[in-house]
Amino acid sequence: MAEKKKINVGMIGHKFMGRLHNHAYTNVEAAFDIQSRPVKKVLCGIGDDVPETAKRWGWEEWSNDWEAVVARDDIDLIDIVAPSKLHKEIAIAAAEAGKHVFCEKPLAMNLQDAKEMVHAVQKASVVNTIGFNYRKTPAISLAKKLIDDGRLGRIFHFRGLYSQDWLVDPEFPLAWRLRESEAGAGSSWDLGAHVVDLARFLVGEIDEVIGSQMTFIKERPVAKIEDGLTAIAGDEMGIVDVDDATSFLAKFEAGAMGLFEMTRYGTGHKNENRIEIYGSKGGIIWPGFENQNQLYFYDAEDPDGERGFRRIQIGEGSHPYSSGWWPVGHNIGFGETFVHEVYDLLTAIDHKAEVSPSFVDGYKCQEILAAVDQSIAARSWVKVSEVGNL
Ligand code: SOE
Repeated sequence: MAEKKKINVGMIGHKFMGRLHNHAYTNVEAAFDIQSRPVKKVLCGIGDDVPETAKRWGWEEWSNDWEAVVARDDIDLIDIVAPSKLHKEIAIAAAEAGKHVFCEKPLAMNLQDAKEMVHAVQKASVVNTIGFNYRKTPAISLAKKLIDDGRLGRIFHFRGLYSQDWLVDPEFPLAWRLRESEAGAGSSWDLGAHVVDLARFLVGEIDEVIGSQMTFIKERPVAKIEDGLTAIAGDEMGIVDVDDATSFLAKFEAGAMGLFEMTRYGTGHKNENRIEIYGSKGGIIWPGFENQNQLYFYDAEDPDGERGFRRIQIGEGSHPYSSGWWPVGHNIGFGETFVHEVYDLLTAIDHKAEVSPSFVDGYKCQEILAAVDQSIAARSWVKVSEVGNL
């Protein structure tokens, strides 16, 4: 058998999202039939723990200097899992060096930066994708298929609720996701980016929005040590300058209504990303990521007397991505959605094709979130088309 082509990866970042992307590169070949295999070439990060992490995760080399990694001739793909404020510089440098780019969400710190990133990958003709991993859960892919096949008819409602509760504790420190200078925004971009992407993916483009947001706890201990989603409080206090929770209403171009809520104060929920969609012929409920392997489907065309929401167990049938995993009922988790992202990315590199989602999707998502920010400032509806232009 001919040896597989190799795709050498340089990954910038080695914390929470780094762990997940590492998991994806490690497992993709065992799960799916891929033509080219990823080689975990260089792991790059800041801190004394980079060499040890690189060794433990099985990377060939480590580095503290992302520019040197991007400049290497033997790297084909740059994977950006560093905080949001670093995305633009790394992605543009990578594209200009002719590397394919995988960037975590949100794409950038503002729309102008996001636009420059899109232009850079387009000019360089490199394959580009953004980490909207919830698109890659089999249940969401199945929901997309049902909608595309017309099983819901005309869509009237989209509801997306993303609830986590890690900020209910007032002692939780000001980690980077709570600092505007590094994250750009709070729940609105961190969680909202996923919900808005699912809305666009499943229902289509949004025409206008009106939002509201709050920061419930305005001062927190400054983080002494932080690592991904965990942090240890120091003695000083600092001001929280991002939103704790954001909600907004939307009107879709195709005439549906949207209701969105993102919060880090959804007490009891650790990572619940729930979707409901209702149309003239049926309804869909994704009960949330904590039960990601189920999809509820109501078919209004079922026979009289038999109608009701049916619970579809993912893997019971030929659901997207399920062929890579365990028997039905033996359920996949968070890590597998990242394997699906990498599988789609490697396949696109092999076929010189576009990946869904791309940097353009990252830009469009950010345009909607910027329109929400503007609507909050103006206390009125804002048209998405008046906020950006690509
Ligand atoms: C923290 O809110 C976080 O890790 C997000 O940054 C991710 O995008 C989300 O998938 C899970 O929660």
